[in-house]
Amino acid sequence: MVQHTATSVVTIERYIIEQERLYPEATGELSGILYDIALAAKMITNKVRRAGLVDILGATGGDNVQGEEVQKLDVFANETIIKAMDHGGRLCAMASEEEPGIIPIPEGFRCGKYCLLFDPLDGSSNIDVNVPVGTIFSVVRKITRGTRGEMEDLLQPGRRQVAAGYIIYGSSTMLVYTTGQGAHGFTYDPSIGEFLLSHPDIKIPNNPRYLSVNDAYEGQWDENVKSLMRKYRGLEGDRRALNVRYVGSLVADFHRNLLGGGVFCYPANKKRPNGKLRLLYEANPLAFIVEQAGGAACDGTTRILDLQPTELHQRTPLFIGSRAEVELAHETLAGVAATA
Ligand code: AHM
Ligand code: MG
Repeated sequence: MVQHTATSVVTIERYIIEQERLYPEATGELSGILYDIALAAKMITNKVRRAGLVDILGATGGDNVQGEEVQKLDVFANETIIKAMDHGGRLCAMASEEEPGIIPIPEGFRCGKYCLLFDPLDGSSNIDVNVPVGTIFSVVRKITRGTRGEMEDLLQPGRRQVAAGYIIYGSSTMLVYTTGQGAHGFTYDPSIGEFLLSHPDIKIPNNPRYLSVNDAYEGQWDENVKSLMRKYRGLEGDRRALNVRYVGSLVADFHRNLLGGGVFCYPANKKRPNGKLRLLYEANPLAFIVEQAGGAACDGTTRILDLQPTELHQRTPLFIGSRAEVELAHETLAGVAATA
């Protein structure tokens, strides 16, 4: 692999090309998908950055001048990604957290050998209060024979992902992705319209600092989940207490813990027996990234990347972050040492 430091100026395009060169058999299709996602991310970041101005500009001749309802940002993000991706000839099907079923490639466009699954704007309820939101994506290879992608292509376990990543629209916009050769982060420079390599080969710290969990659900948790949380807080066992940080925007919570070390938990509870987060759009892509960064992810008993999906919008409990913390979740919830 070509070595870069955070001080060399490397665009995401150049980095993707350099990674592709490591595989002489690569056709460039996967690289094309990543470029198109980066393009969609630039369009979404422009819109997100103006979110707080919509009312002001609408009243003075901006977006809302014809009295049209301002499009919700999650709908905009969904449509932007579909439009950026559906005609490139690289995908055979898509699925989005915002759409009930398969998103086919329109008639007349060539179908490729990959499928894209995405959450266009995760945590979108946070937009109104100026809290970071994100886009999450996952790419799998087509396994059925026909030209068009089918449900079977989309319902593959996470270990079959060939690429995954997220974009965080935070104090700056960052794109983090993996193709199985480490996890790499790029920061968007709006003045030149480029994502620049800022975090090569991210490794999650082994001395975790943060616990991210919504403990308003404590009354709904099983005893073993309560016990796990006491261990993370240093109230049971002999572990050092973690600091609690919870944004309520998965990408933001995950990103902080990836860089600072820690664990994000969304356990099952009595009202949500499968937790809240979606296996295909949220858990799988972030699990691929965290494993590439030396961390782990499980649903309490099973490694996330080994779960067999049965439906597009399937939910899963999620424990994700530094390896030792996720292993503790596995030991406490499944009663055996983790193998993830
Ligand atoms: P959404 O897909 O409706 O945006 O919900 C997902 C969000 C995540 O970003 C976040 O981690 C979680 O919901 C927070 O849920 P809760 O408010 O139950 O803690
Ligand atoms: Mg979501």
